[in-house]
Amino acid sequence: MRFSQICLLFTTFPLIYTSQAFGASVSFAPTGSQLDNDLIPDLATNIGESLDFSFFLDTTGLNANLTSLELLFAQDTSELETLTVARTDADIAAFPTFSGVPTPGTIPSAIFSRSGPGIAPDSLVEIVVTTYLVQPGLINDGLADQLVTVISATDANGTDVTSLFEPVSQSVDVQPVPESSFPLGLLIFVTLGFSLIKRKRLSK
Ligand SMILES: [Ca+2]
Ligand SMILES: [Ca+2]
Repeated sequence: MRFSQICLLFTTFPLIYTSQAFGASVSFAPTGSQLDNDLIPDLATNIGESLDFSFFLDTTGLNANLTSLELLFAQDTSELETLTVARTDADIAAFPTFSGVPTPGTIPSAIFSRSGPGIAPDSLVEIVVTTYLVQPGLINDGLADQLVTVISATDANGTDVTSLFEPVSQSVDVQPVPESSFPLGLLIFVTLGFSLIKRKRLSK
């Protein structure tokens, strides 16, 4: 590969990267990863540990400030108890009008509404930070222990932009750290076996 071609690769890669069409979203991190066969992302942890989450609002693809946002938030309190929760300064400045109303759900749920001058298009803003204490009810049941869904979103023109949010929902199943599929006892047995064979061969 010529030097000029390598230079071209380096200069075009950031363009390719930034041109990927991620839509607007409300998301949280850590996202977890897939540790089993059910569809929901998993986050392995232990009872008594604390878990920090950050929630982000991404306004990619919007044409005007996002001025109003309704979020459904659900949390399985038998697995995650809230130690602290706080809106960031950026969130409070963008959406000074804020309310939360409990709503029926299989796990404790609420709808949080925020409105104000809003967030400019193509921005990524951290809106909420939480810390949880992992509870004795920790279980791998394939069900959401934390879920956030965009119920409605409106921009400064009064346009309903809910459909621009993709994905519209995110969830995670916290669960015990999976036990090794290769038991420790068997590992010791196999290791001993190999060393015995090696000794036998050396003694020949
Ligand atoms: Ca899973
Ligand atoms: Ca769980």
